[in-house]
Amino acid sequence: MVPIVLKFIRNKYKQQDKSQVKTPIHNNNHDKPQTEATQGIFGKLANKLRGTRTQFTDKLFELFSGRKVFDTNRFEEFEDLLLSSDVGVETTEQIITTLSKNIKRQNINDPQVILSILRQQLLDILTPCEKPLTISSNTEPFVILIVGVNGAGKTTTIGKLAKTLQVNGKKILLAAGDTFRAAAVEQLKILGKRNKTHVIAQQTGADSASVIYDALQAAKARKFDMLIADTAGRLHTQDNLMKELKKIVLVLKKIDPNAPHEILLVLDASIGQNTLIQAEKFHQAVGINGLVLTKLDGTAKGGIIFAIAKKLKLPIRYIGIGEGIDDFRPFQAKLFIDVLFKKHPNK
Ligand SMILES: Nc1nc2c(ncn2[C@@H]2O[C@H](COP(=O)(O)OP(=O)(O)OP(=O)(O)O)[C@@H](O)[C@H]2O)c(=O)[nH]1
Ligand SMILES: [Mg+2]
Repeated sequence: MVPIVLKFIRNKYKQQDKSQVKTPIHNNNHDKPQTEATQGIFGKLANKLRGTRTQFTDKLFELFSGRKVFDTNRFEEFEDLLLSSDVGVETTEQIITTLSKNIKRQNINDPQVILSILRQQLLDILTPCEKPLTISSNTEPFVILIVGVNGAGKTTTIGKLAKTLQVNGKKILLAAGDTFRAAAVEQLKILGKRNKTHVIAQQTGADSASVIYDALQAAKARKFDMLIADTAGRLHTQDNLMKELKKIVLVLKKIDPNAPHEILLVLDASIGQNTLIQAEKFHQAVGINGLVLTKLDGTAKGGIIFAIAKKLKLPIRYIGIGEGIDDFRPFQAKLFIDVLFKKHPNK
C-alpha cells in the first residue's frame, strides 16, 4: 500500500520527473582510524558540501530533534526536504517507503533511532556506486575517454585526474579531442603545461577521432602508461555529438580492441534531474563505465547523488568539489554520508 503522503508528493511533483590483473589506484581505507590526514579530508569535504549541508542536513536535524517521539505526520515535511534537495520523486518515494516499513516493523518512535536508520539507508544507496577506477596492469596505454555535455567540467576534470594519476606514478598523455570549440585546444594545452603533461593537439575544426587515434599511436610508440582524451560537449546537434563519440570509440578499437578501457561521463551535479537524462543518452550511445560528479561544492542540491546512484547504478569514480586542481576526490560512500550527517558546529 502506498503511504498517503507519497500520493500527495506524487501529485505535487508529477511535473518534475520526466581477465586481467587490476590495480586499484586509490585505497579508500574506510575502517582505519582517523588520522590527521583523513580528518583534513573530512573537514575539507564538509566545507565544500556546505551548500547541501545547509539545505539538507540542518533541516533534517531540525525535523528529527526536540521530541521524544517522532510524529509520523512530519513525513510530509521530510519528503519535501528530500525533493527540494533534488533526490527526485522516485528515489524519495523509495526512501520514505522503506523507512516507514522499518519503523513499523521494529515499532520505533525515537527520532534519533529513526535518523540512524535513515543514515544507514542512504549509505546503502551509495555504497554499490563506490567502485574506484582500476587500471589493468597489462594494458598499456590505458585509455580513458572523457565525455559529457558542454560545461559539465570535462576539461577541468582531465587536469585534476591527470594530476591524481601522476602522483600515483603514471606517465600520461592528453589528447585534445574537443576540436569544436575554438578555446578548447588551448585550455587543454595550458592544463598540460601546468601539470607538465604532454598534449597531442591539432587545430580547431580537425577531425576529433583522428586526433585521438594519432594520440593513441603516439602513446603506444612513446610508452605512456595512459592516454586521457577530451571530447566536445556540444556539436551542431546532439545526434552529431553521439555519432562523433561512436566514431572515436571505433577508431580506437582499430589500434587496441579493448580501448577505450574507461569511458568516464562527467555530470554537473548542480543541474539536477537533467543529469539522469544526459547519462541515459551517453550510456546508450557509447556505454559508460563510470561517472565523475562535478560541482558538488556549488550546489545546495547534492541530494541528486542519491537519484544518480539509485537510477543509473553506475560507479561514481570521482567527485569534483571546486575549480582548483586539488578539488577532486575518489568517491567514498561512507565519507560522503558522514560529512552529510555532520552537524554544523554552531547549531
Ligand atoms: N565549482 C566548481 N566548478 C567546476 C567544477 N568542475 C568544473 N568547474 C567549472 O565549470 C566550468 C566548465 O568547466 P570545463 O572543464 O571547461 O567544462 P567542459 O565540460 O570541458 O566544457 P566544454 O569544453 O564547453 O564542453 C569552468 O568554469 C570550471 O572551472 C567543480 O567541481 N566545482
Ligand atoms: Mg572542455
